[in-house]
Parts: sequence; structure tokens; C-alpha cells
Amino acid sequence: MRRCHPGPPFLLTSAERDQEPEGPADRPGPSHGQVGDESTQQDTTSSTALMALLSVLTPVLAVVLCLVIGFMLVRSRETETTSTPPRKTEGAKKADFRPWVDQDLQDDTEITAKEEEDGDWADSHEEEDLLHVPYSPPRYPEETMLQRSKDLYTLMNQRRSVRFISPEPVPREVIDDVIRTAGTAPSGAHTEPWTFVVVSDPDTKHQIRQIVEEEEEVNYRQRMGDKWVNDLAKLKTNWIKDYLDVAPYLVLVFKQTYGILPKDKKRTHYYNEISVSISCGILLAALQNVGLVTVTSTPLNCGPQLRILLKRPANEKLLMLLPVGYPASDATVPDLKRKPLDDIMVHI
Ligand code: IYR
Repeated sequence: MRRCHPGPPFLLTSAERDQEPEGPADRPGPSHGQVGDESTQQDTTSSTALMALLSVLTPVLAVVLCLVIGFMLVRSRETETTSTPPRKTEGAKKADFRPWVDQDLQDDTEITAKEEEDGDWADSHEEEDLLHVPYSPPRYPEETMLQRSKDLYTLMNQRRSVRFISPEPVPREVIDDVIRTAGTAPSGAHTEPWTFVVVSDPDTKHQIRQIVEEEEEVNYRQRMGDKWVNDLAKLKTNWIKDYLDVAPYLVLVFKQTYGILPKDKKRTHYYNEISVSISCGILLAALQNVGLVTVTSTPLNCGPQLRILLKRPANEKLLMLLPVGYPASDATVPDLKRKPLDDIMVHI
């Protein structure tokens, strides 16, 4: 009778392994086998050979096992990160539902990822060297600075989003200057990634209104969801947008996701959305400066249709739609309060 080891040699403790015999000569004694007839002798020999082989293979098997376990761990991590996220609670799901980020501004019509990758992109070294020139803007005495800071704050603090706009005509040159001013905004690598489409043609304004009202009705009834609609209730907004017909100008601000150079080369427009948003801020200030009003509307899901109506290329995405004019004589605004300085500024 042969007494077998309870497990493979690589599962032995080092002390046990030290006791393991090296070969048949080392293994007399009952614990390793009964020396008796020939078959038992052969049996013992082959079992010893097997043990020797196993002990040689032990480190190799250990390495292979570690590799297999490591590979399985890596695979399971990869699956965790690439597979669908774990189920969330209903509340968390609602908080994650952000159509104004995920659906709006995602006008991918006519641009496939492949097209963007395949494009012939220009390198900066293909552009001319840029001269650097002295810069010395006006410097004011502190007293004047203080007065100017207060004056601009007073002016800008009077700015309100106005949804009731007068049809009264506005000088075209004023609009040109306001757009020029918006175009002074800083932009990523000075790419100036904005297009301001100014619409005064009544038919086009009406078509814009039809597109916007049709989509906004779906937005309010379905896409925005109860929470968003309730959050807006105090502003008394809805999908009827009279101002789109009435305002003398509609300014549709497009961000250019990339530039198009001669010979169809593409130019990278770094931070194009931030750059265009800054220009919109300057545009609002410029309108306020001349006594005109607007409302910063971002009509959800209307971008592609409006872009096509206005014949803008596929690299342009609608960022904002601003009706512009004088306020209607009976205009009202919600009596909102602004956060005090202490709530918006941290001084370290
Ligand atoms: N785009 C809609 C809904 C809307 C959304 C936000 I956020 C507002 O601050 C106001 C309105 C609309 O213009 O009615």
C-alpha cells in the first residue's frame, strides 16, 4: 500500500518540501512505500519519478497559475469599466438625466466620427509667423477706476432676461457694432470660433419660430421632465415664443467645432464652446450698453434644423438664440434677486 501525499508538491510548506526525497535511494521506510515484490518496486520507482517531475515543475506551475489569475483580474476590471454602468436608483437616474448637456448641442448631422478623423488637419507651422507689438491700454487713476467699476456694475445689474420685446426697429449699425464687440472675446489659440447669424427677414424669423415652438412643446411636455418644468414654473415660461416673430433681430450664435481653411484643410478650434460662451457674455454686455434687451435662449433639440434653415455648414453648432430689440412698453420680468458678493466670492 502506498501512502499518497494529500496534494500536489507546490502546495507543500517549505518544511514539508525539505523533507521530500530527491530520488528512490533516499526513500526507504514505510512512510513512502512498502518494499516487497517487483511490481511494488516498479510502482515506487515511477511514483518517485513523478514526484521528481512535479517538484521540478512546481515553480513553473506556480508562475503559470499567477499569470492566469492576473489575466482574469485584468479582464474583470476591463469589463467593469466598459460595460453598462450598474443599475442606479430612480432618484440617481433622474439626477443624471441632463438633456441640455447630452442631447442639446450635439448636432452631429453630416459629421461622422470617421470624417472628423480622416480630415486633413492644418498644422500651426503652416500659418504665418505672428508679430508681437507693444501694448499700452489706458491706465486710470484709482478714483476713476473705482467710479468706472461702479458704473459698469450699475449698468450690468440692470440687465434682465426679457421675453417681451418691442417690434420697434433698431438701427442696423448698432447691431453690427454689438456683434463686432462680441467678436473681441478671447478664444482658444485665437481661432475666433464663432458665427453670429443676424436674422431680420420676417419670413425667416417665422420659420425659426415654427421650428422652435414645435420642439419646445415636446421639450416642455416630454423631454424636460417634471422637475425641470417645475423649476421653471416661477419664470412663467412656456413653448409659445412670440418674441421670435416680434423682435426686430434674432441673433443665432453658432460655435464652430473646427475651422475650414483653403483647400478644405481643417483647423483645430480649441475650447470652442468656452470661447463662444465668453463672446456671448460680451454680447449681452454690449446690448445692455446700448439699451437693448434679449433673453439667452438655448432651444433644446432645435440646433440641426435651425442650422440647416440658415444654411450653416456642419462644423457649426447652435449655441444660443438671442432675440434682440427694445423692451416692450408693457414688458415685465420676474422679481429675481441676485446673490450678494459674499455668496459668490471667496477671497483667500
Ligand atoms: N428653453 C426653454 C426652457 C427654459 C430653460 C431654462 I434652463 C430657462 O432658464 C428658461 C427656459 C424656453 O426657452 O422656454
